[in-house]
Amino acid sequence: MARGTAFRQHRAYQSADQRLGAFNATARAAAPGGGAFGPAKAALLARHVRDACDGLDGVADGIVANRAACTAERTRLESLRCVDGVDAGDTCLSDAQLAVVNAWTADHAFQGSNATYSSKGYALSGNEDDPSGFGLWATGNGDVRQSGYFVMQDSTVQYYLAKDPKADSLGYTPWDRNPQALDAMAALNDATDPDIGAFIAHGGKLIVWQGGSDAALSVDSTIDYMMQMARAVGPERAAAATRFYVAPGVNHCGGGVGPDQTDLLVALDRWVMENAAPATLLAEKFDAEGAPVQSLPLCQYPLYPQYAGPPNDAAASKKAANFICVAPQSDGS
Ligand SMILES: [Ca+2]
Repeated sequence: MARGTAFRQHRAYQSADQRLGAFNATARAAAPGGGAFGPAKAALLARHVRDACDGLDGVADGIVANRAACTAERTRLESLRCVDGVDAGDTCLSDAQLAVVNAWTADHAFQGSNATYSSKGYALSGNEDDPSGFGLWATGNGDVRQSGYFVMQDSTVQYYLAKDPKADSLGYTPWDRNPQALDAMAALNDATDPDIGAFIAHGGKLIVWQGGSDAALSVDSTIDYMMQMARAVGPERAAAATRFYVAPGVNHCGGGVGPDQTDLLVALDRWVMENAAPATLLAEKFDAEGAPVQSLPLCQYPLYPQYAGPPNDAAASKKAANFICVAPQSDGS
């Protein structure tokens, strides 16, 4: 009890609600007069990231599976900058458009009365051209008021923070101008306590899964939570009772270019009922008729699926048997 209390007092919260502050930052950057980010710009960004990172997992298949190697040093977004930062068409990004990407990928921290609320940025996935991913959530495919971020941060400003239904959320900055309101919102909504020791002691098993191209929730925030959790309960207990998977190329909860279907319920059931702890699982993608069209091993984080099949063989690169789960190298390659 005392240990848990001390832990809570000293940690910076990885706050679910402060994700909305990150939404606000990106929405403000993409607002009219700023860096409206339409499909052509998203296509440019995605192609640039894929050129830098897609092949790092052994196959250029539109899926950046080796996310750890896809660093800012590799992607060098500054090379996309238009001359003098002024928009010059679909082959470059203006300074205002680069500011949208920077707001999206940056970590954010907001100060409450007695806690700091943080949220990790989003990693570039090379799938920013998916209108149901980055476009749907972050940019509204060129009209930020159509984006998930805008809608969610808008009502948050109006009803939680400013407490004014007419408040202009795109003009609401800084996000932590009302620290007491942030505290109240976190107290009501956050479910971010990493100490799941009581759950584990009760015999609970936990499988955490997330799409690697999730544009709604930051994968790096989930990674951060899982690391906090392992520290809180101890690495041995975490290894014995929890599993964490990131599905490359998969959007929020499903969809995207990557294989998005894994039967996690069966894996959990076998773990609980037969004591068969899950290791590498199978991720599949199905067409509209329900026929399997692609598969990948679903590797335990931080492992990723690296292609080990015949080169230049499109059919082989869609079969899980031709991939192995490997750890990213410490040098990021
Ligand atoms: Ca790839």
